[in-house]
Amino acid sequence: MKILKIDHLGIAVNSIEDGKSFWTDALGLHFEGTETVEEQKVTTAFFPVGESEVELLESTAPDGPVAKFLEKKGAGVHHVAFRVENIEEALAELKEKGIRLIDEKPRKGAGGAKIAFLHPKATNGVLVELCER
Ligand code: CMX
Repeated sequence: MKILKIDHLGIAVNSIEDGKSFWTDALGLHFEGTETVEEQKVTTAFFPVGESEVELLESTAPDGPVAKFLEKKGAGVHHVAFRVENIEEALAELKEKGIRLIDEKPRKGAGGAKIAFLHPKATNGVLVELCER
């Protein structure tokens, strides 16, 4: 498995509209617009930072994973995403190593990326996403 870089840091917010001014006005990051990923019941907003990005996540449904996270923990860091060279290969290797996967096969994420999550119980409590683009 080859990890190329931290692709993005996912941050759960109650509202992208309300939350984005810190990232744009205070930090001066560029707001690239929003994209809704229906399958994940989430709207995303990306802010490039060097070779990585900050991703704000707003839920589109009360039963979505980000809504559940906000209800339990409140706004804050939600996941870290590593860009990998080959996601199928990475998942197979992690499975072989006994790491609990949430997604056995990649799904479609924001920007058309192939993504898959590892279970927080297997990663010291941090939700880890693998992504290939
Ligand atoms: N960070 C750390 N722990 C988390 C967590 C997170 N973000 N989300 C959930 N957990 C914990 C829960 O607290 C729970 O712990 P306990 O068992 O101790 O209560 C455990 O993990 C299981 O959580 P759950 O919500 O009950 O389990 P689900 O199987 O319903 O959800 C999960 C699995 C975490 C993958 C899902 O909730 C989730 O967040 N999916 C990712 C959605 C997402 O971010 N999509 C954006 C994609 C856009 C893109 O990047 O392209």
